[in-house]
Formats: sequence, structure tokens, C-alpha cells
Amino acid sequence: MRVRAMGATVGVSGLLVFAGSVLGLAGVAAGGGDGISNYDGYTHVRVWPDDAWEVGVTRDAGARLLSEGFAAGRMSEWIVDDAGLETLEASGVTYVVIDREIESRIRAERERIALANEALALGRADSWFSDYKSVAQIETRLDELLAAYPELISEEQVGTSVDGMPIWGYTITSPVGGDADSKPGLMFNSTIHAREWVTPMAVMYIIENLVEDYGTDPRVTRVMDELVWYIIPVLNPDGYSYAWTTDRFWRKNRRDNGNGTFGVDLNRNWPVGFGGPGTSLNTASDVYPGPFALSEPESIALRDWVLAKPNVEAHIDFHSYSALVLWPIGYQFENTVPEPDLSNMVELSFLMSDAIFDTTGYTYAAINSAELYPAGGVVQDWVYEGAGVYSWTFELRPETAGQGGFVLPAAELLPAGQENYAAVLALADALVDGVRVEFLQSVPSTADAGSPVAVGFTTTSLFDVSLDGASGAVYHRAAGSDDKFEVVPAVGLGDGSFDAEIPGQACGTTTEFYVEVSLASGATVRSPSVEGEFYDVAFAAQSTAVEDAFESPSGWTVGAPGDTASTGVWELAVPQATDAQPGADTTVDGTRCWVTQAASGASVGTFDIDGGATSLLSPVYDLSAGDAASVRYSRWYNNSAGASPNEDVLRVFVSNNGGATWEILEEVGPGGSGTDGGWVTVELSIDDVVALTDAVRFMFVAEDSGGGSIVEAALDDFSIVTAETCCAGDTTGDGVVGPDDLFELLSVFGSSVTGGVADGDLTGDGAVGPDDLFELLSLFGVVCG
Ligand code: 0X9
Ligand code: ZN
Repeated sequence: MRVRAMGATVGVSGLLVFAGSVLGLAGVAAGGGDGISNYDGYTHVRVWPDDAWEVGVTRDAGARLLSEGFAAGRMSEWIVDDAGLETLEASGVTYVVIDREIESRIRAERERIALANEALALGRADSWFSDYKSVAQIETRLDELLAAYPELISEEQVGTSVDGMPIWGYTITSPVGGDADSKPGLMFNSTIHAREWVTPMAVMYIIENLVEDYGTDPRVTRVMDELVWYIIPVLNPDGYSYAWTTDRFWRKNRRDNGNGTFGVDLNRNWPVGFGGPGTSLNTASDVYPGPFALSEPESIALRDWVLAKPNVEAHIDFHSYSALVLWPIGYQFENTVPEPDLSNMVELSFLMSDAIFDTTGYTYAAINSAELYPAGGVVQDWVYEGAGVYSWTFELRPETAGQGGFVLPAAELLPAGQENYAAVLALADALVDGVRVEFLQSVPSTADAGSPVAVGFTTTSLFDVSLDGASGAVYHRAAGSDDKFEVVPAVGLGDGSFDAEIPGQACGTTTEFYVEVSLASGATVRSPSVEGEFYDVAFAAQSTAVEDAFESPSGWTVGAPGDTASTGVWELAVPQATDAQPGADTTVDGTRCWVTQAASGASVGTFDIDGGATSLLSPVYDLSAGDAASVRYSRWYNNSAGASPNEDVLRVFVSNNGGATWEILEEVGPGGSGTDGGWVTVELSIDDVVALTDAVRFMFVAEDSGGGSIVEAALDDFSIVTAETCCAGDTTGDGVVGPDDLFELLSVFGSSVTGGVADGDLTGDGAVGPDDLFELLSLFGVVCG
């Protein structure tokens, strides 16, 4: 027997799901064609059959395939009985045991759910989402919501299952903005697969929060006024019930196939690519697509609802597990989706995956469905190709079998709901706006008094919206005032980008602003998207306290207690490119930067970080004069090359006592943006983390905490800007705007000055004139803190 280290050669992020083009190979269940009511004596194994013979052995040993297919050279996951385990052992097929305690885990889950139900009945449960819910409980909860929010949610029966259970669809929208079916629509379904129990929970979280947040949360109010949401929480009620009562790992519906086997895979039963890769003609298989496309009433229910709602523009089919956002198509490798649909769906996939990450920190990789594995007859492909609606398959938490697989720990149900609610809100915002407005550089919260602030932005189409002939503008006024907005037209750069700035303001004032893009269609898109919300910029006297391009030594040092890295130690040098390391610094006309060993070496793994941590420390800076300070630097971080990607982090610390104690300033990784190389410039507030003193210091710690990872980091163009806030209009600096300031201003009236407010130049335009007088009079009597 050859047993590999767990996780050694798993392909895409340790996926549960996999299938090659293995028509006819998948899932001949040794356990027969119906459910397994007791998993005593069964073992969950991960198998790597090397050749066709081993594929056959695996197939004969397996009682339940947890992945959707299998082939030589690829990993698949199975539940096998004792005889099957012996077969694997005797045959020499490579496998590892994941779990011998399946039945006790199932029993523990049942007991826990029973306790949670008691707590719920007694009113003692933390929330409805503290544990899984049966079909009946889901329907009861929906009935409560129907009764509590009759204006916002309605129900219709969209079909009837094989065994005669009703399939319910819910329409959720506000009475504002016209008839439901006249608004652009989003449609979601979940629980096509019976064992994917987190999916109805996440969808219930979405429904509940949409109706509860309506009228209080402006963002939700907008997407309820402007859109309609159509949701089927349980598309496969027979299978889901069966998974609760009998077989926890049942996947299909409960069609009697007439030969002692049961079930059709509802996610193989669709007309696009029907019977193609990742399906099996064996009726016992978990990926049996049925006798013909749309043979199942559950499929027909969803199809008819999609066709009945031509206003629907986006659809998500919720599955678990693997933590993925999948864009179409998935029935073949060649992606035939035309532009602009492909770019739009890819953009939206990343938008949703980012929203998830920003909510809970969980990484859902956004990839093409076929890249996961090609599978014919999947819902998503029909919704996109057959109905012309943008469509995604979501695979919810967890990422791996080891994290629970289909049996996600109950404590993760609530975060799973929250992160997917964030994803669909991001999708909804995009559907309302049609385009995304993004700033070209991050908008600073503090800017230098009197200097204009660049607020250039780009527009990207997300749904099929034309950007031809679009124009843009910036609207600004004193924060919190009722003043009319002043409009500054943005200058179109031709590629969807706009140059724009807000004029510099007097020290001590805060400006609020938004940008707006007017499309040729007459529609307008605003950022921030919610009416009544603004970006704020506070004007203060800024000065650059530190500016270091790292072209020569400047007092930075390497090494801290606990550093054990044997290679890849920080050094100031010209970096040599590898697959994980930059080939150049970021300084204009510069060459050097701090980098975790500059040499490229024989291969990518020769001089990356190995053996632990390496720390880079700044000199001590005196920032005590500032009221606020921000640090800006360009960093490079790559932990995604190599056999164990996304396992390590880069930590940046700040101290205000010379390094005696440290606070975390930012953490990059283990997954998410900025972990795949590329220089990233960040600007972070220092005073948000530590009080400003005369002993402020920074530390950059990169490490390789386990084996097998490639980790590289680099740092360049480090600067610190401090800001002194001022009391607008207080030219004399006594904390009050009064007669003394008026005399002071009048005494220099008409002259050019350089001292800003202190010289009477309240508006920061370099001269004292009527504008300053006017400003001062408007501030007269203000007392500053
Ligand atoms: O295979 C499926 O039906 C989905 N995975 S699951 O584990 N929930 O069963 C994924 C379907 C995504 N589409 C393609 N891979 N083509
Ligand atoms: Zn599924």
C-alpha cells in the first residue's frame, strides 16, 4: 500500500468535487442503488487510482462516491465499507483514510440538531441559524415571514416533486418602483443536492435579511425597491427529506428508476450538454442524468419559473462544498461564452468573491465551472445558454473534506449566511447600476489644505450596459452642510476612465463628495451608490515626515527575536525575478528595494523564505507633532507558487515605544488579494492603530511556517505623511474664531501670504481676500476642541 501524505497532490484547492471525462465510469455503488441508513463500518477515503485497472478496483470498492466522477491519475473521495477498504488495501491503490467515524459523526449531528430544536422551542436558541433545519422547519419559518412581511414577500407553488411534495418559490421585493415582474430580477435556487445542508440555510439568511433590513438599511432598501428577488430555497424536497431521515449523503432526487435503484442527479438533468462528461448511464450512480433532459418534475419547476420571469438577469444555483464561485460554461473546456458576457460574468464573480472575503475573511475562489471539472446537463449552463441569463454555481463552505465537507460545523452556518448575503447584495448593486465606478487611486481621508485632491475613477460595465457617450462629474460641499453641491465636470480619458479632482479647501474643513456617471441612456450611476452617503476628506496641514526609496541604507535593520529563516532573509538589494519574486523595484530611476533574498537561484524555491520567519525593522521616527499620520509603501508578497499555496502570511506591525510592544497594522494572506505577487501600494492610518509618539517604528515579518511553500516578500518606496489639524478661521490660534481673527485678517487684506490660516488665508489660495473674509464670517463664534 502506498499512502500519500494527506493533501499532497490534490488539484484545485483540495476540492471535494472532481470528474474527468469519464462517461460510464462514475459511481457504480457497491452498496446498491438506494440509500445507506447506517454508516457503521464505513470509512471515508480519498483515492488516487493510477490506471484503468485501479479505477476499476476503486469503483468496485466504493459504496458512495462523494465526488462526481473519477478517473486514472485524479483524486476522488468515497465512502467504503470494510470489504471495500480491504479491496483497496489488497490492490495497492493509493488512498488515505479521512474518517472512520462517519456514523458516529452523523449521530452526533442528529443529537445536536435535536438539542438545538429544543432550545429553539424554548426560545433559548441564539438564532434560527444556530443549527440545520428540516424542510418542515424551513416552511414554517417562511410562513412566519409571509405573515410578518406581507408587503415584501409572497409565495407560489412552482412545482411538485416526484414524491408529491410542493416546491415553493418566493418573490421578494418592495411595493415601491412598480410591479414585481417589471423590475430587473435575480433568481436563486438551492438544495438541488440533498446532502448540501448549508445551502438552504444560507438562502434563508438572505431572504430573512432582505425583508428585515428593508426600510432601515438604505442599501437593502434600494435593491428591494429597484429589483425583484425570486428564490426557491429547496428545489429537491424529496432528496433533502431523505437525507434527513435516512441517508445523510444522499445527493439526487428520489425518482424510482424501476430497477431497484433510485434518484436522478438534478444537476445533470438539463438540456445543455446532456449526458456529456461527468455523467453516468448507470442508474445507481450519483451523476445519473435521467433518461432524457428535463425528465424530472423538479427540473421542470425551475425551468418554468425561469421562463415565466423574462425580467430575470442573474441566477445563482447554491451548492456545497469547496468554497467556489463558478462562472459558465461547464459542459466542455472550450469556453464559448461570447463577449461582453464572459468578461461581465468574470468581473461579477470576483466582485462576489471579494464581498465574501470582506465579510468573513473566507476565501471563495472564482473560477470557470469547467475548470473545476466539465459536467454535462448542469442547471447553470442551461440558465445561461438556454435562457440567456447570467448564471453562477456557488459552492459554499467549507473548502475541504477535513473541515467537515457536507457536514459543516453548525457554528459556521451564520457566517456562511452572512458572507453569501454580502455576495448577493454585491450582485444586486451591480444589477441596479449596470456599471461599476472605481477610484483610480484610493481616496484619502485626509488631504493637504489648499491642494486639490485627485478623485479620478474608472467605469466598467458589469451587465450589458453601453459606456459610449458617458460623462462624469464630482459633486462636493462642506461636510454635513445643507449647501448646494458644487459640480466639477470630470474629464473623460476615452477608455471608461475619468480624471477629476475636488478643489483644495481651507485647513480644518471637511468636504463631502460623490461622483456620478451619466450614461447615454439617461441613467446615472453614483458612487457611493446609496443616495445620501458621501466620501469625506478632511483638509489639514500635511507634511512629509519620512520618504525612503531604499536606494541606500537608511537605518533599517534585519532580525528580531524568533527569526529562524535559513534562506530568504530580508536584504537591501536589486531583486532578481523568479516566478514568485519581482525583477525590479518600484522607484522611478531606482533599482534597489528590501527583498527576502534578492538572488533568483536555480529554481523558484532556492532562495525563497524557508525555515521560519524573517523580520525587517524601521528606524525610530518622531511623529509626536502630528495629529494624524499615515504610512504609505509598496509591498510585494507571493505565497501562491509551489505545492502548498496560501498557507503563510505577511504581517506588518507598528510600535509607538521604539519596538518594546507591537500592534498589527496589516496582515496579507494566507489567501485573497495581494498574495500572488505584483507590487501593491497601500496607505494606512497609523493613528488608528497607535497614538503618535516620538518613538514610532515599523516591522515587516514574512515567514514560511510549514514546509513546501514558496514565500517571497519585498518592500519599497516607504513614506510617512503627518497631518496637523487646524481650527478653521482661527488665525490667532487661541481656539476660538472671534474678533481677534477678524482684525488679523483685515490687517493683511489684499496681500499674498504663505502661512495659510495663520496668515488669514482661510481658503488656502495663497492670498487674503473677500473669500477669506466671507469664510471667516461664516465661522464666526466657532470654538475648536
Ligand atoms: O457537480 C456538481 O453538480 C456541482 N458540484 S457538487 O459537489 N455540489 O455536486 C458543480 C457543478 C458545476 N459545474 C461544472 N463543474 N460544470
Ligand atoms: Zn451540489
